[in-house]
Amino acid sequence: MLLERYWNENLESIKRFLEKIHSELIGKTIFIITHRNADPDAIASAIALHEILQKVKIRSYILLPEGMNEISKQVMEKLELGEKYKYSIIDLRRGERLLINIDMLIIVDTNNPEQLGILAHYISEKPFILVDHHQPGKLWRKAYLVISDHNARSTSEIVANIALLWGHDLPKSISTLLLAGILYDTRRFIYATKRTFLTVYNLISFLGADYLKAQSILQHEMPIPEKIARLKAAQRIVIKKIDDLIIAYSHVSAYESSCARAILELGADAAFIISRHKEKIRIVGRAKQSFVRTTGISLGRDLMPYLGELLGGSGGGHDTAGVVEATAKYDFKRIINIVHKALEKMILSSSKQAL
Ligand SMILES: [Mn+2]
Repeated sequence: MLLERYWNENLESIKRFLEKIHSELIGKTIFIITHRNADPDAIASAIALHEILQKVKIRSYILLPEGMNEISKQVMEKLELGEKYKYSIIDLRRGERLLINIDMLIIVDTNNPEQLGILAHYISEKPFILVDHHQPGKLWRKAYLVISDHNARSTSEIVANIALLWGHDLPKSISTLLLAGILYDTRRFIYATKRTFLTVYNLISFLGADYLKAQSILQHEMPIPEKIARLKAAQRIVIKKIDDLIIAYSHVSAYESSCARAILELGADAAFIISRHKEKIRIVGRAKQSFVRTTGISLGRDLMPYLGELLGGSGGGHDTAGVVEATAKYDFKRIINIVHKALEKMILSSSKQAL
């Protein structure tokens, strides 16, 4: 059968896991835990396992060492799961009291105890089952049972296959959540393998996952002030050219890096957004990879520190992203001129070097 062929490597450990939840783990209490700042892959894996355990009458709680990240919160809200798991997802304060009576842990989407934050020291004495898709880490050796496959592109992919092999229904929202976990970790299938697609096919066909819904709940929703800042930045663009390079300048008072990214998407090779914050000015720069390649100029290493000095402050960053904070009291027009002259000079001298 399709599933069995897929799961050759992990089939045995999944079967053992399913055996255990139908025998020795019945009546026990289990904590499902995951890494700090739980992402949708971690949350989906934890909740789907929690659902499976509930169905076989094993009491379980999901303990998040330091909560979940923003996108996970959005996903939970959009699937209307927040309310449903209000009592099942707990924080460390409540977890600490419950921990004494815990018989077993399931650690998901984590290969090293460091990723568990302060939780790591609480759980060092407890037996645990590891469900993970990272390279084998420190947790491997100590695990009571390992269901791991570093060829799987997400833990949700592994958990989906546990659910499929288990053979019972999952609520549609949970199957969709697993699919969202897969989409998130594969960056919407950029890193997918044949196995990912097979799992997704099974998840949709047999467990009722909703693909369009899974896509839409991951969509980042931009706050209205950010949209307005981007549009204002676009409205105020000053376009300049150095040879074939298009350099764009603008000014806004918030969301500078979002605005700079938006302007690169509009077509600029590099964008600089200037903002004033009380006595300080800030210049946020973004450049395309091709800009760094052709000019040999790194914003963080070359341009921004130089501008920082020039404007009475400091600057730094990475090749394609940098920032300057300074005290110069010039107006925007003057700052734009200073930045552009500096950039021109640098490009000229670095292309001379290249010759
Ligand atoms: Mn993951």
